[in-house]
Amino acid sequence: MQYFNERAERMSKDEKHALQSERLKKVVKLAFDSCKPYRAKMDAAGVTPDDIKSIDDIVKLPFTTKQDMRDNYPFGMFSAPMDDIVRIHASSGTTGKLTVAGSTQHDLDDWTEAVARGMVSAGVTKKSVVHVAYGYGLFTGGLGAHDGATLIGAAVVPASAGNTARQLMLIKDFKADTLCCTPSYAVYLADEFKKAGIPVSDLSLKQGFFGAEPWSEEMRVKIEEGLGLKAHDIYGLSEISGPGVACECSYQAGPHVQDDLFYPEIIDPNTLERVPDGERGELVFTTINKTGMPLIRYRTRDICSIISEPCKCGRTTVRLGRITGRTDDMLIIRGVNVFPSQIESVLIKDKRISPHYHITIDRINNLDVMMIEVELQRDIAFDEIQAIEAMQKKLTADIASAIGVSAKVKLVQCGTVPRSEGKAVFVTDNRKI
Ligand code: DLL
Repeated sequence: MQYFNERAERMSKDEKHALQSERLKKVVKLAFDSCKPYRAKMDAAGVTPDDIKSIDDIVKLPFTTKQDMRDNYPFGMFSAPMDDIVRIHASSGTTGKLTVAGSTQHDLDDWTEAVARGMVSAGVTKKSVVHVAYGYGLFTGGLGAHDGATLIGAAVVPASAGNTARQLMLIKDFKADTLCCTPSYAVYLADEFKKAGIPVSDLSLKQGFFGAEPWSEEMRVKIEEGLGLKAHDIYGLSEISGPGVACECSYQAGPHVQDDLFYPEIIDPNTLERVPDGERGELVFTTINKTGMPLIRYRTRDICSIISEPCKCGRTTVRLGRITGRTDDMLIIRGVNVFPSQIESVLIKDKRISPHYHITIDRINNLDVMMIEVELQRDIAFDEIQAIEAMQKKLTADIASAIGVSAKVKLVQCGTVPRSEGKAVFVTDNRKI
């Protein structure tokens, strides 16, 4: 078994406890001293850095949410001065505002090492050719996987997302042994290889790192058979760092959390109390070693469990169970996080449409397709084809620019979008994951 950082990955329980405690104390003090929103939250909760004596005291600390990020947009959650921030990433917020994350060089180094540890645990070496088909940009997938593989010394192919024909050519001709992309795109690539008449035996793929959206054991089988590789689950979120917060080793028994850097807890989303290891609930992370934008008890909204039994690989880090859903209404469409409220805020700006809409998501040919039915106001004549077409075009463009992924907009007559009696149901998700 290869380790990137055996000391960190195989720490004894006592050593880990001591390190996590020391780091938590430091990060809480940093946030309290340098970030106004944290001081205000801790003051309101009646807790000071002196109350934090060990990692077990973490439960005394208040939670942080996406709302906090939004209230302090763009840089209000940073604990470091701008001089020390060297990278800014962002993901969708619930409305027009992005959720912003800033990193110092120290944070980038930790994140990169986290990715490298995960990749090495699943077989990547300096001899590897790593094809990165995650998007490069504000999304953390591309640059995160890129930097981690570079640190290992592998040859990185920064293909980024899109242009499938070129992806097939690069993967085959450059003899990539490692593939990084979303699991749904991996299934799509497998199908496209098949359609192009390229058998798995012509490929050099050995392992892949798939994440950024939920997937299942059934998809794992499809990907492994279709691409002839071992498929590893990689988890992360931009607020915490990006991919590699947790990653599966060659035993594929749930992603190992780099818990000397990112401390996980599972809470009951209703009572906000911690639940025992093994039980499902909402995943909460504290970035115990970050300096740019430390997050304390950040509610990820992802539903999963913590596996604390030791893994056969010899690592002592805790693992995550499969992510089975979210405690909010965030959708992930082709790897892009989308909140219905973002779509709604585009729609309400157009006075010609009613406030009723319905989103339907399907997976067609392994690609997510989103359709938004939007009702016209009563006084707009449905037979003015030209006007309707222009409106449809505009809404399609506005929505794509608001959410960062394309959707089909279908204008329908007033009264045709189903009304619900209780809580409004805006989304029908037909994807079978
Ligand atoms: O998706 C970071 C990432 C990139 C992870 C590439 C893995 C690979 P965000 O765009 O901020 O960051 O979205 C984070 O995506 O809260 C989960 O809901 C979901 N997610 C990420 N990885 C997984 C996974 C990146 N392996 C949100 N399984 C998270 C299920 C995942 N859901």
